[in-house]
Amino acid sequence: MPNEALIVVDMQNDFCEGGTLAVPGANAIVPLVNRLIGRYDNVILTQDWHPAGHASFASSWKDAEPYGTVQFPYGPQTLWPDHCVQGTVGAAFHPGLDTTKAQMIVRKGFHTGIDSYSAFRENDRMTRTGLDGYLKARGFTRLVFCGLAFDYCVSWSAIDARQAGFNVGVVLDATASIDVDGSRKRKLTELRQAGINLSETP
Ligand code: VGL
Ligand code: ZN
Repeated sequence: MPNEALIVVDMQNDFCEGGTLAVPGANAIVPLVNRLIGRYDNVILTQDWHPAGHASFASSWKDAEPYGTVQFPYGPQTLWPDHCVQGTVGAAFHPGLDTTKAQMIVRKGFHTGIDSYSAFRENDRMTRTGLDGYLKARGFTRLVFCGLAFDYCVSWSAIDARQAGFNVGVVLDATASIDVDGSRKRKLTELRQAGINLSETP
């Protein structure tokens, strides 16, 4: 379908088995994601891409632990283990991911003081990545999401896509969740309420 694009979110080594922020079940979705890539004419990848010492890393703060929360100028921010540092193996795509067809790679999280779960708008909710303009310029009206992590970057991106006026779907079995404090279940409800179509790989 010419008006449709698949957006593969953050399929990077640090989110996979052996990575610093490994998402349970991440490796198992690689074949499903590849199968989806095979079915779409238009494929876009996102890549979490933090400078060393990024403010979302617990290691950047005194007396802070990963998965704790601190107050940032833009509101509460979860702290993470160091992950997806620009240019490292951890930030590279999983070697089994079929990246050949990717037409565009959007990097996010490169501002030292701002995290970015969404591929559209950073966590300050103001700084834009430009993806919205790109997708509209390409004429896409429907976006389908898969990848990592369902309860963070996938769901935030899907909700922002919906708000930007796209028809949006998420292929659930081609995602995996970090699941901090029931975040997976909460996000499922939120996506349904936003009118996002939840499906499984065909
Ligand atoms: C992500 C936490 C921190 C994600 C990225 O890709 O879901 N989660 N950075
Ligand atoms: Zn990150």
